[in-house]
Amino acid sequence: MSRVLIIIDLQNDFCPGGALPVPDGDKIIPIVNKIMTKFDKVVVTQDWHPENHISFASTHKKNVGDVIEIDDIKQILWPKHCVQGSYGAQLHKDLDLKKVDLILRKGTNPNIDSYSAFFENDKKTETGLRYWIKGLNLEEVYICGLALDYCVYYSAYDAVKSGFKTFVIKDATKGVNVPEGSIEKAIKHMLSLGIKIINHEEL
Ligand code: VGL
Ligand code: ZN
Repeated sequence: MSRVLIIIDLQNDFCPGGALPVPDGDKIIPIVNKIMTKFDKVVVTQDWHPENHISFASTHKKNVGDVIEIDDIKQILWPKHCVQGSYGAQLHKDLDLKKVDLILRKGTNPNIDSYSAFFENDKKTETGLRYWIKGLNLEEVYICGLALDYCVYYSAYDAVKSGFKTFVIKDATKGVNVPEGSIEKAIKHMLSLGIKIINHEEL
């Protein structure tokens, strides 16, 4: 079985001190660096938004945490984060990039958010990652990174729906838990879809 590791959004803005910090988000980096050798291919994703992105509360002059609906897609409004070219959008300096095969940027369309590494939030527009994985005959998809209840969860959902055997490496992820309870809800849903939740020692 050939396997790919997808490291989601380990960027400054999602780490403590950043614009949309995931509590202890940076603590997973040593584990992520350690496990990379166990995979045939390694992908890193980068949330990469234009200045006026639809997911920013500032774009709508609304409050962070407000939920709006655009074209039937629910959108939580976030603080401005991961703006293209900014320090916050850079990958965390401690993430070891030597074994990384592909860096994939997502969320570049100002009018649509993209939590998943596979599809934008319309569930239709591809990032191309599905074809890359299929084209290389990789069969098992392992996901880690930030945030467990958003980009990791949406990516795992799309991976399993795309027919890949899908694993989430729980001790190599952290969640935001906004709104309260969203981590538990995401884990329950992933388990119900047949996604395996493992710890890195099981690799
Ligand atoms: C993410 C919220 C907004 C994530 C990205 O990487 O989980 N969350 N943009
Ligand atoms: Zn984002």
